[in-house]
Amino acid sequence: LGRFNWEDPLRLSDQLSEDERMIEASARAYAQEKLQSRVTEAYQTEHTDPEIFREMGEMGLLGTTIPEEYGGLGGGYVSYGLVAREVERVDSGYRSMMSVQSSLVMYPIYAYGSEEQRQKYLPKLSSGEWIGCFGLTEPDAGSDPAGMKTRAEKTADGYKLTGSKMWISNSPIADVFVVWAKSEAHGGKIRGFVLEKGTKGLSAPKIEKKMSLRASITGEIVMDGVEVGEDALLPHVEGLKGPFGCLNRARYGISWGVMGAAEACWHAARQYGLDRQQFGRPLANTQLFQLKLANMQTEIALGLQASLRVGRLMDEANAAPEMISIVKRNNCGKALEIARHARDMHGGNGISLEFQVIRHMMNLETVNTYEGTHDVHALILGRAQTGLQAFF
Ligand code: TGC
Ligand code: FAD
Repeated sequence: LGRFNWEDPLRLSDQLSEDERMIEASARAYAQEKLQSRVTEAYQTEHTDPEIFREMGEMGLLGTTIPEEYGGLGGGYVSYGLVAREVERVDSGYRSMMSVQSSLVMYPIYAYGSEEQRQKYLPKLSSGEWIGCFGLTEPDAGSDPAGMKTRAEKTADGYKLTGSKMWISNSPIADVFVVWAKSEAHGGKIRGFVLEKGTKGLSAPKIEKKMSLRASITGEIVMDGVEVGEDALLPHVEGLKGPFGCLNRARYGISWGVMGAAEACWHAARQYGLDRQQFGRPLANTQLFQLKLANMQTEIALGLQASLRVGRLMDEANAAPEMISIVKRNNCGKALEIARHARDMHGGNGISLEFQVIRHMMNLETVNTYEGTHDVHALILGRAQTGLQAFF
């Protein structure tokens, strides 16, 4: 008979390579030793410490899949997923900081950029010296990015960008802005541009009063006739497949990340149930409590197996975007449900930041929405199986 480990019921760990286990262990050590102790205050005071990027860079957690010659780790997508899971076990906001930098800023510069752009930006982004952000969403174009209004007009020696982006992770503290705009010189097609902090007409005001993802700063990107040279254009991609190529990677990372947040909630609920006595026995000694723990364990074990499968296919360059929609959608939805149950299982204590679970629950509301909402991914999957477009 095989052994059963309640924390790793389907023995995910046995399915990892030695290198993957090492990356997982160093990400876990960093997250638990350096991030866990500051998250409650950061969340409460809505403070994002830019130093975290430097620390992550030093640990090799930025640009896990980017080749070493550009400062990356040259690892695979399973390694990237394991890093996301360990960081998000602490907080979805910290994982957000890491995944925007890795998948939404470093990846497009690596995959679509010129050799000069790679050399200029990637080493400093991978060390965390520079912070990046990714501007796709606009006030009037969220689920439907094709409706963006941001325009790039041709000038004598480059482009002039005008428009505004909304809900952009990292933007108020960013040095490097990857933004997507409709370019007149390219027949109105969507093109990517790399802008730099301090360029005239470029600003990134912070969005205040967020009740979710409070340890990760979010802002706008305002482009008021920002003039850049030809060298700001990402030369090797055109159309929505540019930003979607980045989103595939970030969405996949999120599918692992949210399982880390869910595990944190599950473990906290289990421990609370063992410690807390009501009606003369531990809460964990009741059928209803154990049913909820069994559901959590099952969904997490299945979700992790699914992400591992997609990660292996990504490492073979053989994964389809629809597979990523399955794991992003299902794992986010399940993680949010698990966090809500864990909050309830903590009773009154569950609403305090001291017990962590409400912070995860609030964060997961965002994660269920960004990178394609739960319903948008259902429509992607509905289209793939019926051939019918139901977005409009
Ligand atoms: P559609 O007609 O489906 O496609 C347009 C073009 O794009 C190509 N494409 C893809 N390419 C690669 N990967 C994918 N996943 C792709 N999906 C589509 C497609 O082949 C086509 O190419 P071409 O050459 O034929 O032109 O486009 P649509 O306008 O009908 O799209 C509909 C929909 C709903 C699927 C899409 O717009 C969508 O996914 N909406 C959700 C938007 C979203 O996810 N936004 C995320 C913003 S970034 C963010 O949230 C970061 S948070 C990060 C953090 O803090 O962690
Ligand atoms: P909407 O598109 O207006 O959707 C509202 C509701 O309508 C949702 O429930 C949605 O599922 C539903 N809906 C939409 N269309 C349909 C349809 N056809 N059929 C049925 N239902 C539909 N964006 C970036 O570009 N970069 C970032 O770094 C970034 N970071 C973010 C950080 C945070 C904290 C948040 C909250 C968002 C971030 N986003 C970012 C934006 C995020 O991707 C969008 O919020 C998301 O894509 C949804 O767009 P929306 O908010 O405009 O909602």
